[in-house]
Amino acid sequence: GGTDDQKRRAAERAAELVSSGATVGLGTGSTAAFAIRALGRAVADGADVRGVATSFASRELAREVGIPLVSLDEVSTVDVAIDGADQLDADLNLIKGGGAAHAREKIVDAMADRFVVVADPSKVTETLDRTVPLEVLPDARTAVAARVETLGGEATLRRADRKDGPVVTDNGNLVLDCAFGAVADPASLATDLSATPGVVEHGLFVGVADEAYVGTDDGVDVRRP
Ligand code: DER
Repeated sequence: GGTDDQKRRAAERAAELVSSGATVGLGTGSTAAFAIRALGRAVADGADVRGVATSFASRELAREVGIPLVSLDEVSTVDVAIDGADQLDADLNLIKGGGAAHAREKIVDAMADRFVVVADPSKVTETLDRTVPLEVLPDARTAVAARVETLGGEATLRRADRKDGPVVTDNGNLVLDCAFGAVADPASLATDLSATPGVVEHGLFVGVADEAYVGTDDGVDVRRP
């Protein structure tokens, strides 16, 4: 992946978009974490900001840095959402879910008046081709894997590192990482995955992001679809 400086540049530039009085969606992952820390500093300097977390991890970090939180079920929209991505193409279609948080991330990112993706250059691609994470109801994993195969993909249950057995999401579900190769038509695949019984959420974010801040070694590349 990219360097911490690249990630930090993108994230801190995005955090500057958050005006006092705003409600901000707090993304998950190492890049979004830089934005959460920057917002914590803004709150410490008197900014009136409240956050909506997208995961246990982002909630924990927001608390650590002192951002007041509101729970997702208290809001129907947020002013700005700042979140990372595993991959993004020229249309700002994203693959997300590296941190298995994409179900709540998509709710918050999609409800935002402005969703800003923060990334480093290693995430940028011509054509999305990373594995697409699916959050699935645990007992549906075999049926979903079979459907993924008919869609031309290969599903792998995401194993945990420091736990026997699979990763379990904040929502108590399992994750299938699905290799489809190059995704020529993200919208079409997204529709098929959404229509698959047992899929709680997939990691294709099509038409959700409003802009991307890509941190480089000497600044921030702002990209729009
Ligand atoms: O899980 C996610 O969707 C994260 O946003 C992830 O895609 C990006 O994490 P990173 O900023 O640590 O690369």
